[in-house]
Amino acid sequence: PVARLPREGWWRSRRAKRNEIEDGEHLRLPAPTSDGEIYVWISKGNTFGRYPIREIVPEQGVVRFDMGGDSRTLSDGDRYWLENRVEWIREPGDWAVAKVEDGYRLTICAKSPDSLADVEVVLGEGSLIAGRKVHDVVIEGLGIYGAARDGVEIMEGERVVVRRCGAWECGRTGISLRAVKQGTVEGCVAWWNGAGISISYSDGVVIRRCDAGYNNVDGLLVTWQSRNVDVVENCSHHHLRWGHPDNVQLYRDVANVRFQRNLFLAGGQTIMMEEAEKLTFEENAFIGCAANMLIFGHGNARDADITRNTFLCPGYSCMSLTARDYRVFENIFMTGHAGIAYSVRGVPGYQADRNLFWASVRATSPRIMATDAGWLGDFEAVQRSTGQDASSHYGDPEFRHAPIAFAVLDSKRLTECTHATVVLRAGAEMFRVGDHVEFDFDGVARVVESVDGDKLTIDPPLDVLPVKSMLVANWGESRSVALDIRPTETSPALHMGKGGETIGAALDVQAYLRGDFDGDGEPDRFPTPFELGIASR
Ligand SMILES: [Ca+2]
Ligand SMILES: [Ca+2]
Repeated sequence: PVARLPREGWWRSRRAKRNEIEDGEHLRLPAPTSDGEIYVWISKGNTFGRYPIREIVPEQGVVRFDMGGDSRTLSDGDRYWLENRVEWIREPGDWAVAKVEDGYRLTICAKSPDSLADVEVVLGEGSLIAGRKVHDVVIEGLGIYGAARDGVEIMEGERVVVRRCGAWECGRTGISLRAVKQGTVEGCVAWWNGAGISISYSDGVVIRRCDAGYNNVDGLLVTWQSRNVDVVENCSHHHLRWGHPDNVQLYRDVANVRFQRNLFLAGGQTIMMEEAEKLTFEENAFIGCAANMLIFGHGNARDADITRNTFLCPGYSCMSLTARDYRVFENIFMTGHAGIAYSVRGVPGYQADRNLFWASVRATSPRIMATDAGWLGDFEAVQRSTGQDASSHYGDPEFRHAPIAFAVLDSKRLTECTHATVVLRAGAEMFRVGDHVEFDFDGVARVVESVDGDKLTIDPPLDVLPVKSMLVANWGESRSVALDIRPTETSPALHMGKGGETIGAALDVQAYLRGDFDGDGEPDRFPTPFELGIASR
């Protein structure tokens, strides 16, 4: 707790007026002092106020403080305590913050030198690091575990930076910025929270080089009238649990959101959007989801540039286009199954070219796209129907190392699954005995022992019974399940760009998973709980 006098309860003033309390009994402190705060119970109106102390004059028994614009009236006898001075620290756990030249210094009384590495806070109802109406703040280098609400919560701020922090097992959100102008969340890790990183009512925010993983619902949220948000070089992965889990969720009137060079791996859906416009997606990798990947949902997510992204292994399709004005250029769409890459039906303002489409080497008669002319499996028919994609192709993108096929468990038949036998929603014909399969992109190769209708038997068995529609990536003969979506030397993606450049997203998935977003071999973020050794897979 914050250091205070008295240690508990209240002192009672003899006289109290604006900016001054007199209390000859208690204010005979050892030495004059300034700084710290006074907390006053203002009996007139039964309210409370906290004000910075200007001076305490022991010989007069007086404390003077600064109520600023607070117009409430103090009365003689009002109760108060003093807090937040280093000399009032008494016991382990007590702390005080003092202004120093270039910032603030936190002084905390530790039980022993060893205990300085960790500070345990009694679990309250709130957030562990909270700021309201703050500006020019940097929160850096903290590992925050188990807040009832948020790990870091900033409400109403300007120029706020949260850098290289880790937040896990927080009840609501790992890191939350609400009503922040010019905010940066950089190099942070948010795992196993309700949601990972949340931006709302904010303008001018950058989320960069963060890792949001295994959160209960969504990984990254940009919501409620947020504007001008850049999401650059992040990894949002393994959002497969409750509600409608998405690697990214946008809703409630957001605009000017740019996603560049992100890895989105294993989600219920990848990016779910509604009431959103002026969106940019450049060089992102969308890998593995149970439903659809890039969802411009509810007829009101519109006006988007979708350029040089790689889509791989969607449960249903790579995009859902429900409104208008989508510009789709130089992307790779590989479904891993015989279903469509996406549907373009009654969509005004759809433009597309120089894209590469592929289903799976195991798909015998795949469909490619649903257009106003129907569900089409012939690529020339797609081109004729949409009048787009003149220089696009249908063919194997030849990734360096990626699944050859993909399916999802049937959520209606989960109760028929055992640890060793699972039921697919569709596409069991894409699996053969001896194939190596990976569940939920967990890094473990399992061997298909038998294929019986829509059931697969696998070895080794699953560790736990499935509770949601698990993702099943088929790696064929390969025992390695390490993703590398960069094109090989013979890939058609290499020269399909407007000036002969490579199309799709060429990011290094393995480096991203290690937190190295710029490829220099050094992690660019806080360590994950696995890397810290405080949790294991
Ligand atoms: Ca969601
Ligand atoms: Ca790096």
